[in-house]
Amino acid sequence: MAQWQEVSEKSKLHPKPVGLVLQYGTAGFRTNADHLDHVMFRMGLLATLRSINTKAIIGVMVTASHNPEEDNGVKLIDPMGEMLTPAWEVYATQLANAEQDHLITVLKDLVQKESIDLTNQEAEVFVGRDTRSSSARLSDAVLDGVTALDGRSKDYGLVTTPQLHYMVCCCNTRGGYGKASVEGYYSKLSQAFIQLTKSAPNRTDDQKCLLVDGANGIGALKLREMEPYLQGALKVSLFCDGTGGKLNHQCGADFVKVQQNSPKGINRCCSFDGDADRIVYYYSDDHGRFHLLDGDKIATLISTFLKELLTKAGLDLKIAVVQTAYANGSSTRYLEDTMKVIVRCAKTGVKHLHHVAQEFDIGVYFEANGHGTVLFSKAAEEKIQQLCDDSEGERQGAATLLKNSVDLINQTVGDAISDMLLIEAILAIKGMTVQQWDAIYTDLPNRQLKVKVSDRRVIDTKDAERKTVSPAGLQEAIDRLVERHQDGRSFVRPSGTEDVVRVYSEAATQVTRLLNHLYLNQPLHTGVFTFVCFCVC
Ligand code: G16
Repeated sequence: MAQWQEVSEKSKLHPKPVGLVLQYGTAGFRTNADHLDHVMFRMGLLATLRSINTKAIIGVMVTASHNPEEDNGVKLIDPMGEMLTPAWEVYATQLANAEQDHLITVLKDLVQKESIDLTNQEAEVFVGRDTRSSSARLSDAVLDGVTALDGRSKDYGLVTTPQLHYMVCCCNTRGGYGKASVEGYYSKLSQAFIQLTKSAPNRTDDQKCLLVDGANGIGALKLREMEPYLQGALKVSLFCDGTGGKLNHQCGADFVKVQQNSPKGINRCCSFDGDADRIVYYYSDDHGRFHLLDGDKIATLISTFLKELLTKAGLDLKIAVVQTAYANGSSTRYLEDTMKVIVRCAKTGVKHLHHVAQEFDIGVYFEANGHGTVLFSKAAEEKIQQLCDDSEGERQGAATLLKNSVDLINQTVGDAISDMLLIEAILAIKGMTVQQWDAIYTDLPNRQLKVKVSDRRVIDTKDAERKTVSPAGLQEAIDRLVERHQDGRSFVRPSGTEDVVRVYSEAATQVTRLLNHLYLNQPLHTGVFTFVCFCVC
């Protein structure tokens, strides 16, 4: 077929380094940008085939999100704005790793397995990119891949990851989800925010001001663009806005969450990550002590707000919160025991949380790192709309707040801008300060560390990554350490975005000492860290 000839010729312009093997990770491929040209071309091919297969537009976002500037990566977006379905992650890996002279065979195999008819088929792929210096050339490679298979493409250029998810969903629902442009995104969210904050007419100027750390990335650019649409309902002071510093370097949501510290000299504010799909809040108290309000605190605030509105509206909808193993034990306890909401635990990766959240009328999902959103089932949205139309008084007021919240939330994926506006609206409506929000429950002291190992794949996990299966003896060693600490909990797992093993631990206090003679005087996380090094390095 002439098409295969064309693909074969073009692929020579994007050659694969012989022997290079990359894994499809937590959110797509991610590694040093110098090794990704062939992957991008091939993901252009894959997205085109997926588009023919689903008869819908597919998105390809060039970004390495929270990783360092030198890295890059690719996130693939399925028709309703969700992440690529797991079955196709397997094809993505096969394509990315096929040696040059084997590429067409792997492609033909995929076409056959999925019964894709390539004759007279239409395909369309939306492409976006973050602000990394390598992103422009890499997104050109994606576009080349689309063209090689005769697909149509639309290059959205610089956009946040959630904006591209939104665009894909808008087009595939023929405008049902909103207008497929950045202006459409700004208008939809701003209008919903303005409507919501009308319920808090007494907001002071101070309450309308928010410091935002843009991680020196795309989120800063886009938030600046959005500001006029907010008509003064929120006054943003941006720092780490990309005018000076390096992307994600000593700033951004991942830095703040992992280091549990604010970028130098900064008080009460929020941080985005490199592609603006994560957010964390924080402030310093009168004693200069740093307080982090992470994804768990965000999930608690949002689910409390929504649950209260459901009660006021008299709506019987099943609400649940989905977390990962990284969720602080205090948050889970608060949600289950005090809030009485259903809590589920999923594997790391928003793609996993998203699917669990879809099982409920309202699924609030957040990773502790600040990545998350809220999903409303179709039936739930209809009931809310009906109540807005048919009820009056307090019930109608609550239903209207719910409706505006639905409009403000980007349901396709976690979105730092949308989440920030929702949090600001909730704090305003509840008349709550960030300190009062923080006081809802107290986090168990916790630490997250990275261990560099020669092969992170030797660690295998089960039970939503809360237990290790291999290497032999590691889980028993962790259990022995954990049982000596009140409320102790710890796990290790291989990262799917960086070449490291992640170690998490929490306990009732930071100063708990181990009785173990070998690790005497070490806090829990240091002990587990040392054990991982013993077993894996
Ligand atoms: C991605 C995923 C997140 C995940 C994070 C870290 O975030 O979308 O769900 O929590 O990677 O994953 P890991 O621990 O496997 O490295 P982002 O913001 O980097 O795209």
